[in-house]
Amino acid sequence: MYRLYFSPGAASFAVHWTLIEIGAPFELEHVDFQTRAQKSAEYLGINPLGQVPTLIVDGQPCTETAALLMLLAERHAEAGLAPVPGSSDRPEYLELMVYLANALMPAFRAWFYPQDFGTPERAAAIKENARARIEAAFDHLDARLSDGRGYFLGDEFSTVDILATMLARWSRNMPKPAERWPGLERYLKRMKQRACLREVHADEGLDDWIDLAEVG
Ligand SMILES: N[C@@H](CCC(=O)N[C@@H](CS)C(=O)NCC(=O)O)C(=O)O
Repeated sequence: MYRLYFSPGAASFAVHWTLIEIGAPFELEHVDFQTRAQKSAEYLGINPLGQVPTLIVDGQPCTETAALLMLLAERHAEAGLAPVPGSSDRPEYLELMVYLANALMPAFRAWFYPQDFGTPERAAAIKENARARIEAAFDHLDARLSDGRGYFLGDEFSTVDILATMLARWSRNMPKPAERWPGLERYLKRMKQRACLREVHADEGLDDWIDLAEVG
């Protein structure tokens, strides 16, 4: 039984979604950002960075969203959420997972938490820089989809799609959300119909990106 420390719509969303895709038993522990529970002594004992997600795996706290997705794909290979080591899709899989974690996620962190990156007077400049980095990453991701492929790796759904879709969701209130890129728009329209994505939205009480009442 896994235990996921989560906050609705936060980076834990991707881990929650992955757990549903693989059908593994798990329990959820809400970390209340309103009361800054992520910085409580109790939570810092589990995750010294004071962030979500934390996933308890065999009694051990594990962190870092992309690493958790890859770990779950490895532990539940039968779910087919990652190309197997040595396969022809594996290099592109690793490249995209690291790209999303390395280039896009930190830019979102700067967009949402500019105070962690400089003084309050610099917040606007930090956000502008983050926005440019996010939009450049969307250019790159859109180009990867330009051949009309259904998923980032072609015909096979993988944790790349989970991470990329969560990050695209985070742009929904930005000046240029991911849906403004034609390849991403087409891709996301399809992803939004995926049953497990809709289940995470329902479980986390989220209703501001997909219409749960709408049937695809
Ligand atoms: N590098 C971490 C970043 C996680 C992260 O930024 N989590 C945010 C929510 S999306 C968080 O916990 N924010 C609360 C805080 O920093 O106080 C990962 O990939 O899991």
